[in-house]
Amino acid sequence: MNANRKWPERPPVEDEHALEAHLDRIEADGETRAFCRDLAGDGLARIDLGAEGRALCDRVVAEMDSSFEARGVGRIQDAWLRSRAVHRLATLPKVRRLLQLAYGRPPFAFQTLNFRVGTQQHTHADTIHFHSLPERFMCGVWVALEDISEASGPLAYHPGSHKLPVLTMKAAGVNHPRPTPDDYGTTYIPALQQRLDAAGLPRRTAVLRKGEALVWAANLAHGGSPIVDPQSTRRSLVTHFFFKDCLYYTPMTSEVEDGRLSARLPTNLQTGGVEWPRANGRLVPVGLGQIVEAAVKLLLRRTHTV
Ligand SMILES: O=C(O)CCC(=O)C(=O)O
Repeated sequence: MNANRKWPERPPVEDEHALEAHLDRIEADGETRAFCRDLAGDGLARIDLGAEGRALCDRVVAEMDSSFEARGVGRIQDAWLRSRAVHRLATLPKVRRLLQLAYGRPPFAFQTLNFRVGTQQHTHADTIHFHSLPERFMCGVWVALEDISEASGPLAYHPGSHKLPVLTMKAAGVNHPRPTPDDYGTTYIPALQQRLDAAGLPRRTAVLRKGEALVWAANLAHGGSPIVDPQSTRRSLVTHFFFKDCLYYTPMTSEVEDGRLSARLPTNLQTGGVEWPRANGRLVPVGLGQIVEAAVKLLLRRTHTV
C-alpha cells in the first residue's frame, strides 16, 4: 500500500485557495482558523503557550543558562537529549495539534536549538537547510523564553516571502556539482536578499512575551536583527518540525534540479526513534553518516519521550 495515500501532497496551509475548504472539512475552531490563516497569509503565526508554556520557559532557562557560560557558546543544539524541560517545551501537544491541522500530516519535532542572546543570523529560509518531498512539509517554532525587547536583536522576518519560489543553491547561482556550506554565505545569502528587495517585501521584527511561540513556514525569509543593547539577553528555543512520510533532505548540499538529494534520517523527539525518509510510500536509502548520527542520538537521549 502507498503509505502516502492518506496524506495531502501539499500542506493545506501552503495552499491559500484550498485552505478555507480544508478548515470547513476538519470543522476547525476559531483559534485554529486564525492560526492557519495567519500562517497561510504571512508565513508566520503566533501561539500563546499558556501557563504551562510560561512555567516551562522558566525551567528551560534554569536548566540551560549555565551551559552558555563556556566562552564562545552561542547556541546549543539538541538540548532535548538531556533537558526534560526542553523536550517538553519542544513537543507541547497544543503546538503539535495546530501543526497537524494546518499541514494535514502528523508533525514531529526533529531538532532543538537554544539561544541565550540574539543570533544576528543572515536572512535565510529554512528550505535551504531542511526540506521535504512533497515540498514544504517543514516548519520552525520559535519560543520566547523571556520577554523580548526590541534592543536585544529580535527575530526578523519578511511576511509573505514564503510564497516566493524556493531558492535552491543552483537558482542562487552556484554552478558546481557539489554545493558546499561556503557557497551559502558567498552566493545564497546575497541572492535571497536580492529577491526580497526585488519583491519589495517589508521586514518586521517579532517582539514577543515569555511563553509566546511563532511558527514560520519552511520558505519564510527570516533571521536575527542587530543587537542594539550589548548587555541584553534574548533567550529562545527553536524547534524544527518535519511531517510524516516524506523524503527529508538537506538542500544546501543537494543538487535539487538534478534530483540528487542528500537524504536525512531525522530523529522524532516524540518517539525517541527515527523517521525513515520515504518517496511515494517507499523507504529511501540514507548515507552511513546519517545512520551513525541518529544512532548516537538514540544512545545519548534520556528516556523522556511522550
Ligand atoms: O533566532 C533567530 O534569531 C533566528 C533563528 C533561525 O533563523 C533558525 O533557527 O532557523
